[in-house]
Amino acid sequence: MSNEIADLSQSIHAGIADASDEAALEALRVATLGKKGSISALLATLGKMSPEDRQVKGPAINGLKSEVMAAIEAKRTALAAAALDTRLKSEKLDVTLPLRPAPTAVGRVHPISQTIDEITAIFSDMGFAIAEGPDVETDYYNFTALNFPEGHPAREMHDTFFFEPDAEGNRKLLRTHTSPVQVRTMETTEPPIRIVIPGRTYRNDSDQTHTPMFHQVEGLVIDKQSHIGQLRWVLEEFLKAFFEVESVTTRFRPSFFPFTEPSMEVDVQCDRSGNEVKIGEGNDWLEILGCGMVHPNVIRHAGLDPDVYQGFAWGMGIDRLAMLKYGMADLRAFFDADKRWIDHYGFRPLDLPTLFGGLSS
Ligand code: 2NL
Repeated sequence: MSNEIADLSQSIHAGIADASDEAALEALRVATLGKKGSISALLATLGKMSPEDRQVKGPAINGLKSEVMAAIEAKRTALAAAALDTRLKSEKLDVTLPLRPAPTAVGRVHPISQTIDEITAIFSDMGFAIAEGPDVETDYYNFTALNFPEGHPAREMHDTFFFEPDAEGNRKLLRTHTSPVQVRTMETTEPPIRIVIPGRTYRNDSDQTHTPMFHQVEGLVIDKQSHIGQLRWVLEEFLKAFFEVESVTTRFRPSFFPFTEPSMEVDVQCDRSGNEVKIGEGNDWLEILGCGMVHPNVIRHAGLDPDVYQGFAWGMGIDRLAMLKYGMADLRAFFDADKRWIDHYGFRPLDLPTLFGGLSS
């Protein structure tokens, strides 16, 4: 009988050693330790033995059982480790493969859009609302309401794009500035008014520094006691935030616009000694925008009483601001739709300008 146990033990261990995968090992477990397995059959014989026989065989059969259980468990662990090893060897990661382009690397935000986002972020933070209006305007909103006299050169055919006259003989036109939006806002809004208006504007002009379509941002404040001191503060705060510098020095020079009185041109301190213009340092001046106190005629045309309300306004070129901040040399490239240009100068789509996160980080 003890020979029988030893033989069984030997054949089971050989089977375990031969089992090449988990399925074969499981089959072996069922054939030995399962209900109808060889070891279970041996255990069943104990009941029919004499007590003396049982005293000898009992420990031997039970010993075989626990020894086989342990051997199967050990083999199972070894097989699992080997299987993992095979997978690790076959599923190698090739770190030299080229990167799949991330979504943010595919498209670029145009510098004009980026600059408009930066400008509106700054003025929103100062409490201004953003206003917009139509590109196609009437002569009234573009010129008359803004105090342009009848024979003003800007009203000439060769300066502005006019549409064919309608049945009543009125010609619509492409707005030459965003100022019509201020007039429309004054007509419908009770002061105090604080708005900035970014948008497309048009002039019949084309050379290295002029394109027929360009972008302007204007600002308007109307209240009972708005004054030039506030105008200067607003503009200097804007210039510091936009050019991301600690301080700026400005110079206000007398000028003329039909819609403001007095009118001023604003220069900002800059350094031109290197091959780029640096704002906020140096001993040079750069003309950056025009501004003034809103002309009483404009306030009156918009339906407000100029003896009650006064205000200030300013206007600047977005394209020019973008060129200064980001260093482009030729305005025309902005509108060439050259993918290499936009890849170089464009901005990441999900990196929206915020005062908190950095305007152009
Ligand atoms: C410039 C100068 C300017 C304004 C725009 C404005 C609008 C209204 C009333 C009064 Cl409704 N003024 N806008 C005022 C002064 C200057 O723009 O050089 N722009 C590029």
